[in-house]
This record gives sequence, C-alpha cells and structure tokens, in this order.
Amino acid sequence: MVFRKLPGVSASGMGLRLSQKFVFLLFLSGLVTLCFGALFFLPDSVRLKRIFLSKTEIQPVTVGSGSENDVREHVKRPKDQGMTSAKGDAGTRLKSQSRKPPVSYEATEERLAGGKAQEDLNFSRSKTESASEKATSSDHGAHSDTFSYKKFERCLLKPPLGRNNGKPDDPQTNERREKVKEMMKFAWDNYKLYAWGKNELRPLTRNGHIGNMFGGLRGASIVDSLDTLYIMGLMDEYNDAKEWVKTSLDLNSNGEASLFEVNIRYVGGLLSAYYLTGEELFKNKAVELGEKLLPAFNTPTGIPRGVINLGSSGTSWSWGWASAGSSILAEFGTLHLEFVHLTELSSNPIYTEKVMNIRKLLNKIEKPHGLYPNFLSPVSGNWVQHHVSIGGLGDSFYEYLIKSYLMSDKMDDDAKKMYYSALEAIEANLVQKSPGGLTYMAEWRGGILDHKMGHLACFSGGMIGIGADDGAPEKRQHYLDLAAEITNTCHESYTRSATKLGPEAFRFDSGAEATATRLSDRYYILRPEVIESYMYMWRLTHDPKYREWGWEAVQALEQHCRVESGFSGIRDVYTTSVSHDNMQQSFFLSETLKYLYLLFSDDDLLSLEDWVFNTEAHPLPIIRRSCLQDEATQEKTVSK
Ligand code: DMJ
Repeated sequence: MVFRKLPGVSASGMGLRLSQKFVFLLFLSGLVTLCFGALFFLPDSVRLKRIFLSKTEIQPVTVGSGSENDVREHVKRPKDQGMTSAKGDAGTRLKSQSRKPPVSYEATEERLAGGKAQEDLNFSRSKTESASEKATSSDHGAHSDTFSYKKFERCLLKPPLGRNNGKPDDPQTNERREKVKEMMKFAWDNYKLYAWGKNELRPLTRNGHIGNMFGGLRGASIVDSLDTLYIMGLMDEYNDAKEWVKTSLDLNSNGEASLFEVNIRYVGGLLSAYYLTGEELFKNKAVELGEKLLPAFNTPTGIPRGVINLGSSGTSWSWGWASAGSSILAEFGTLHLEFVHLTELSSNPIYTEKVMNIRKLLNKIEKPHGLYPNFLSPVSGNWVQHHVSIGGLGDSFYEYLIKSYLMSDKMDDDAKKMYYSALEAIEANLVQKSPGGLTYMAEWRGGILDHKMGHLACFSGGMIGIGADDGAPEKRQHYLDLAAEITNTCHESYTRSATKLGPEAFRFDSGAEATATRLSDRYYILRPEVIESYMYMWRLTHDPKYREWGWEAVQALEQHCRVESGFSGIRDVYTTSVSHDNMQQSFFLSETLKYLYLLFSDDDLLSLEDWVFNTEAHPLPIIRRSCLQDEATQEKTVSK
C-alpha cells in the first residue's frame, strides 16, 4: 500500500526530526514507567493493583507443612516470610421499674465519675472497602442508630459490678478473693516495672517480650488487663493502663499479626473496657483496629486468612504450617462476638456481614459425621483435612456458637442450631469414658480416635454448662452432668501431677488416665481453661467443690509459678523441682486471674444474665435489641 504525503507535513512526521522524535519517545516511555511505578509502589495503590493483578497475587497463599502445633501459640510463622517463633465498655432515666438497677449502681457510677460517656455518642461511620461491600443494616440485623452508652446501661439487668462489687459475705471466700487480687497486683506491678509497653513480662530475666503474634502492636498485657484491673478495683493500675492506651497504643503498625489473637486480645480487651467504663477512647480504638482487620476477608470465599499485615497494604497469608494454605476453624470461627459488637458501636454493618458470611458457609458445607474439621481452604471453601478437635485448632469455634446465641439475647437461632448439632456429633463421635470412669473428649482423625485431651479442651466443661438450659429441655440435666464430668476429668489432670497443675495434654491410652505420657506435653503455661470451667460450674451449681478446686490452683500457682518478679509457666508439672519458662502470658492476667476472682465473688459481678465472656475472658454485653429500640423510641418521644 502506498501512502501519499500530506501537504505541509514533512517526511519525518509532525515536522519533527528523527532525534527529536527519539527524545519525545524516550520522555513518553519514562512517563508511562513513572505512572506504573507509582501504581505499584504507593501504599494506597492496593485497589488499583486489583485491576491488574489476580487475587492470589495480592493475597499470597503460603502453603505449609500442616504441622499440628497449638494454633493459640502461633509458634510458626509463614516460612517464606522469614519469621521466627513466638508463644504464645444521666440524663432522664426512662427504664421501666423491672429493669431499674439496684441500689448499688451508685458504686458503679462513682467509679465512672469523670470518665463516663456523653449522653449520645456520635460515631463516625467507619470506612468500608468498596460500595459493593456495603450492606444495609437490616440485612444483618444490625441497628442503624448511633450507639448510646446510656441506653446500653439502661438495658442491663444488673449493675456490671454487682452489689458491693461482688464482695462475698463469707469471710474465707473473701480472703481468697483478696489473695487473687494480690496476685494480680503482683503480676501487674512486675510487668509495669520490667516490661512496660512490651507484650509480656519475662519474670526471670526481668525484661519484656514482644514476640510476633501481634504484628507491630505492643502492650498486649496492658490491653488484656484493663477489665481485670477495673473489676478488682485496682484503680491506680487501671488508670495507668488507660493512660498508656491513650498515649502509646499505636495502631499504625506495619507488622504481620495473627487475626485471631489481635481480635480476642486487643479488640476484645478494648471493647470490654469500653462497655465497663464508657470511655470513648476504648471504643474508638477498638473500631479503628477492627477496620484494619477487614482486608483479611478478601478471599474468594470470604473466609479470612490467619495472618494479616496491619499496615496499609492489608495483605494476608495463611499460616505456613497450615495444610495447603488453609484457614483454621478456631481462628476464623472466633471472630463473631467481637465483630457483632464492632457493628453495634460503629453502626457499620460490615463487621457483622463478614462473620455472617463465615457462618453461612459453615452452615452449608457438608460435615463428616456432623463434625467440623479444623482446616478449611479460604479459596475453595472445602475442608482440607479431617482432623477434629475440641482442643487447639477447633475449640473456641464451638464456644462462639453458643455464646453468639446467648449474646443475641437468644435471638440468633442459627447459632443455636449449629451449636447443638455440633454438640450431638461431638457426643456421638468424640466423648469417651476411660477404664477408670473419667469422661473425656478424644480427638478425631478421619474416623480414628486419638485418646488425648488438651488443656485447651478443658474450657468445654464450662461451655456445655452454660448451654445446658437452651437445648432440648429433656437434655438439660444430661448436659449439666456432662459438663460436670468433663470438669472433673480436667481437675483430675491437675491432682495427678506433683505440682497440682495440669499438663498441656493428657492421655487415656497405654494405661494412662488423665496424665501426660509425652515429655513434650508436660508443660503448664499459666493457662486458664480448667479454672474457667470451675468458675462456670460454680455459678451454675454452687457446689462448693469448685471453689475448693480453684483454691487448690491458687496454692499451686503460688508455690510453683510465682517467682521473685512475677509469675512464670513451668516446663514439667510432674516434678516439684520446677523449671520455669520465663514467661508471664498476657492471658494469665486477662483470664486465669479474672476467672479465679469471679469464682470467689458473688454471682452479680459481671452477671451471666448480662454478659458473655469472649475467649480471652473479656466480658461483652448481651445485646437486648428490643430494649435498645424501646429505649430509643421512648427517648425520641420525650425529646419531642
Ligand atoms: C487464650 O488466649 C484464649 O483462651 C484462647 O481462646 C485459647 N487459649 C489461650 C489461653 O490458653
């Protein structure tokens, strides 16, 4: 084909010389390179990246070895990230008489003096990721009004701290309660002295531990302790903790964190602190942090991955050791309580939407023998392995089903159905009786039973107990009995050791009855689960043995775990010449000591009629939707 020369246009085109054309092209290509560079390297370019990259490139899946380390400890980080291991809540009172707080509510108000929330708190709607991710409140039962702390308070059946702060009449019980308070003060003072601002105290070496479970977040022991200090009336300590949160809790960390751990400890701790005190600071931090967790849900199924970068990139990974890039049941199944409250406080439905999506998938998927395996692919939404456990990797998923139901003021029927059918499957497949007559929960590996029970599984006594009232009426006593039997077995795992503290895992085979047979299972890291069950069983039955068992644990902790500068875990519960692990876990302050304190307190301190405890023992209030709406209506009528 012949091109005719256009009049007035030179042979070199647009009247440019060859060298000029070359310089122009060079400039153009430089400009293009610059634009693309900015697109890929600026921190906020993630959304644009999505246009160019496939999802998997944005959210790399780390395929790991599938080792079965306790997910709670998060010992292993994605191998290819080069990470090392880590252990691991005036105005006109409109309330009806029936809901009127008893006299000692003043005690609560005194505590809150100067720190109470305003009558109406204005919450800015949190950012959502994209328009498509926005959902209307009504889609998920989230209320659309801004949250009012006053309304919330009026909907409680009892003052949070009870009459007289839960002080028991019985002098001996009160003495024991005071002892636990002293332990908390001791643990806290040493943390403050040697590890302030770090995540945990190393009591032997008298320094702080940071670890890598919380990304760049710091002060895990502080956030985990806020509510414990507050309910114990350790107000100077609580105020120090609050001040630290205000001035030093930096949420703009760029590190890679466990979604589960950050949620249960930080989000849970901040939410509880807000609901107990009405300090807006805690609410704002909780919502801010909650927002940072959302990118973990950007997977094909909406099942979040276990590890998230808290920085602006929001990338997420699966644990390097989790089979085939899978997500862990106990991790993605332990977000519901906190996320529903994040929606409650922010009026942003996205949090509830995310966890309801998890619920939907789990409800639909086929379950082997009605059981929930521990590993699920966030990509395909299929189970990856058939390992089922009520201990590590599975545990708090079951706990959050029954607690979701209770926290919804018994409105969340799906949670209820899922909980009771899971419990039936557990009873049919996992619950065993030992030759010595001890009831235990075995683990299930594709149909084969492993006759082992982890310390972590000992929370199930309490869980089955609090769910006893809401299953089939004819099964109430059965569930209470089962709860008592499991709690008894866990107590046996303590009494059969030299230190009277329980091992990490105990077995029922090769002649063993509730004892550890492997050296590697003999340690005790200040875990709460056995004491947690004592506390629930005490509240449910008032059988004095539970308080006695709790006192045994206090004495054992004092004797074997208390060191000069704090409390430490021990490496072998079967020898009294103990070797300490040099770690005061933050859950010791958050859970172990709180459950002990509650065990020796009256039942109206954080009454189970008003509160559910998240899996890190942070109390979250039951959401009385009808009362809150009623209060809202009454308030509007009055202000007209
Ligand atoms: C805590 O962080 C939580 O209770 C979690 O659900 C499981 N275990 C540890 C303490 O053992």
